Amino acid sequence: MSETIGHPDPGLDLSDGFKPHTSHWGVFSARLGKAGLEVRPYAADPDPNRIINNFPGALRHQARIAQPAIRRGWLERGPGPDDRRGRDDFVSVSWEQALDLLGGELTRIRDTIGPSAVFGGSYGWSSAGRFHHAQSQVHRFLNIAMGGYVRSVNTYSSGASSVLLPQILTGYEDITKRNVTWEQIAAETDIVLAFGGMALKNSMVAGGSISKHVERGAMAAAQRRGCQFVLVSPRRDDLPVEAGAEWLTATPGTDTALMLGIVHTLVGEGLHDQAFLDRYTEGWPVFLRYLTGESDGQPKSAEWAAAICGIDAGTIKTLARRLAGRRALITVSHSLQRAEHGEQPVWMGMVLAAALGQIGLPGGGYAYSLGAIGYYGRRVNAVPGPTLGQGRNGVADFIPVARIADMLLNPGTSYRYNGETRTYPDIRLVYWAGGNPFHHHQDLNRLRKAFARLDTLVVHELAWTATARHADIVLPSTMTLEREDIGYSSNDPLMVAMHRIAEPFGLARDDYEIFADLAERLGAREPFTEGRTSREWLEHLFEPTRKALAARGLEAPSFDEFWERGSQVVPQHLDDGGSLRRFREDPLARPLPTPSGRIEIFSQKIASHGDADCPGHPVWLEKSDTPTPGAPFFLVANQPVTRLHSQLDFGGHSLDAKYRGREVARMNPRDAEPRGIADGDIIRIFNARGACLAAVHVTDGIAPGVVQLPTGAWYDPMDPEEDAPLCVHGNPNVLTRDIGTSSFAQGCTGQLTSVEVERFNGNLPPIRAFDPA
Ligand SMILES: Nc1nc2c(c(=O)[nH]1)N[C@H]1C(S)=C(S)[C@@H](COP(=O)(O)OP(=O)(O)OC[C@H]3O[C@@H](n4cnc5c(=O)[nH]c(N)nc54)[C@H](O)[C@@H]3O)O[C@H]1N2
Ligand SMILES: Nc1nc2c(c(=O)[nH]1)N[C@H]1C(S)=C(S)[C@@H](COP(=O)(O)OP(=O)(O)OC[C@H]3O[C@@H](n4cnc5c(=O)[nH]c(N)nc54)[C@H](O)[C@@H]3O)O[C@H]1N2
Ligand SMILES: [Mo]
Repeated sequence: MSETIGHPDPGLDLSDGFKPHTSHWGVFSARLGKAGLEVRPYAADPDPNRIINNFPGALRHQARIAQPAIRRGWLERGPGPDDRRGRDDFVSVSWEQALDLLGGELTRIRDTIGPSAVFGGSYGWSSAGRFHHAQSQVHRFLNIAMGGYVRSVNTYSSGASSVLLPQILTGYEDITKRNVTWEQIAAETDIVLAFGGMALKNSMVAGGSISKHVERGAMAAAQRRGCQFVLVSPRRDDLPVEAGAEWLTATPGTDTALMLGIVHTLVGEGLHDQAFLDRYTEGWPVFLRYLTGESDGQPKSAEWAAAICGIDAGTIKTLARRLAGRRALITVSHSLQRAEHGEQPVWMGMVLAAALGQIGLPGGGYAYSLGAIGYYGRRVNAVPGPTLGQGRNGVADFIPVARIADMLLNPGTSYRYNGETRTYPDIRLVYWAGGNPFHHHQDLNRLRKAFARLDTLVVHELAWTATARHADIVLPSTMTLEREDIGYSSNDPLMVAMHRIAEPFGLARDDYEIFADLAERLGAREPFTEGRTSREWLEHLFEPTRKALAARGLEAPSFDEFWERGSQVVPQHLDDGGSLRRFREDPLARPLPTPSGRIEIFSQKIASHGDADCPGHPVWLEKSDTPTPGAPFFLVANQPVTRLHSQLDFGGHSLDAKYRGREVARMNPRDAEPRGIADGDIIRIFNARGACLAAVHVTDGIAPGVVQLPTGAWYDPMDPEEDAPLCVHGNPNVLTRDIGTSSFAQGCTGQLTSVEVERFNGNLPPIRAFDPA
């Protein structure tokens, strides 16, 4: 496979004492001086991300945790179930005392119950930097010092698609990272039909690091060349103005019906690519009987789809005709599958692309999740990056990640997952480092009850998140700016020497140092640290990259040279289209890794599971949580613009976008006016599960019938003593439902639920989320 060439990096501006660093939000350099912390985006980035502006205000904010703390009830009464979690106060203790108490509790669990009573999934994005990545550190620690832990599989991002796609198309990484690129779209694509859009706010972020944000430029170039963009989404900004998109507002959660209507039109008018379907796919005839209504009596016509999705039949038919016979790209965002039956739009999007005969062509076919995160649609690095070994997990048990509250509330009961019937383990201790379940999980009032059942909840955090406030033992971690690391992502050519910019806040320590001292108390310091300091680990982790560069005859700096220079550009594979292109070129010699070796429009394997909520081919399934008279709106709880999830919500860039301290929801004037709600009002959003306050922006950029409230405002209960307290800040997860996408994938369904909205006329309660505990 051919490669581009590695070379020194031209873009890092290290004048005036600025030092190199990176984040999930982009490469930057920073300086801490009399003026406080200053950040400069990477000079070679054509479209830098302003989320880095959360750093200056966050670095020394009072929301940071200064000292180890123990919940009073746990300190006085010891481990055990306790509904005071999240209601109790904290006692500040020394590191010695905290680590002795925690070491004793971990020893008790390990030696009297066993590591299968520990849940260490610790889901979360942590921070960039390959060594101090908190989730890697906690997994390594639990494996080495505890003998393992119950882990979680899959993600909140792609819970349904990552289980489904490898069984019907190809490897998940191949679909997302070695498929259609932005360069191909700029050069080749005639029409992009984007379900859920490709919002620039989302591709601004990439796990690990990102040096150049190319999406805006690529869409502008495509549009100038004549490429048409069609957006199907409740939010107009889900494509940038540069795309010049036509905006269709389908009812949320009905994309599968719309796609069926398009394919029905293609087939009815003979516009589908039968030769492609015959040569490359499996099970089209079974699906066709469903499409035409032969198997269930209901043809999935454009008229049928129109009645479900709210887009008129004429528009659906015209869209089908516009797609046929051209270089057409179908994209489906993660958000569509973060909902009940989320498997269906992902599968049906693939079927639509197959019916158009486009899969495997440059700039055409099916690009699931393109634009959702900055590392999709790019080239892949040709040399290995730094990877911290995790050791061996002695516990085989796992849960699908979003089933955590079910697991804690229902030990010993059974559930379905990927064709198996499994049993929830009995968990006594949960260990979290680098994630925020009070950000990411659904139905937070239920999550509080789940956490109340534990013996012990341990949290490492850099700030007093709601998760830290619900813990028994809270250990303050440094934030990325306070330590040295290597920044790297497998789809970005720039490796960054992340210099320390500031000293640790208060008594905060690196997760690595905390785990090393705890490992000592569990008799495992040496196997955990392998005798290395942090700096020695960085040198050790850099070595595979240096060797690979040298083996290619490229300039291969020593670690010290790399550190001094601040960055290194690594070679990348030239675009070869991945397994989908190779399959298209020769389907017999290069089959797909599916059971049939072909694109599975019908999956015998999935059909054999017998789960009615995910049958053997894509189908339209009615959702169980759609608007009712008591909750007449769809709530769309999507990703925020001014931060990554809940991270640094107390930073300036995030705070500036709030109104009267609250998160801002968006509503269409047609919905707001009859309720007496005006732009800038405070509203109460509520349903049977909970309620929150938010400010409201009334705009025609949101579809009627939809209230959109981004995730990430820190959970801020007005009266924590209540079972379902009002969140005064605007965290949508007090409203969302805690159910899986289906018995098949059990993914997160946080994107959509139904709610009622009213103007809030009471006295505005203060925001206390960012006060120290
Ligand atoms: N309703 C709804 N819910 C959703 C979603 C949705 O669309 N709708 N989206 C979901 C998705 S896609 C995701 S990925 C999840 C994200 O959920 P999370 O990944 O859990 O969210 P983050 O806010 O990124 O949490 C990371 C935490 O790590 C902490 N942290 C950062 N650096 C360090 C460090 O060095 N050490 C330690 N110990 N801690 C550190 C941060 O302070 C922060 O609290 O949310 C999901 N939740
Ligand atoms: N700035 C910023 N960027 C991020 C993140 C962040 O927290 N902040 N998080 C990152 C992470 S971890 C992930 S996984 C990705 C998530 O990527 P996504 O899940 O794709 O992102 P969302 O913003 O939740 O959703 C995208 C859009 O889908 C639309 N939508 C919602 N429901 C429906 C529906 O039923 N049908 C249709 N057609 N459209 C719908 C909404 O208008 C929403 O704006 O984003 C990443 N990028
Ligand atoms: Mo995600």
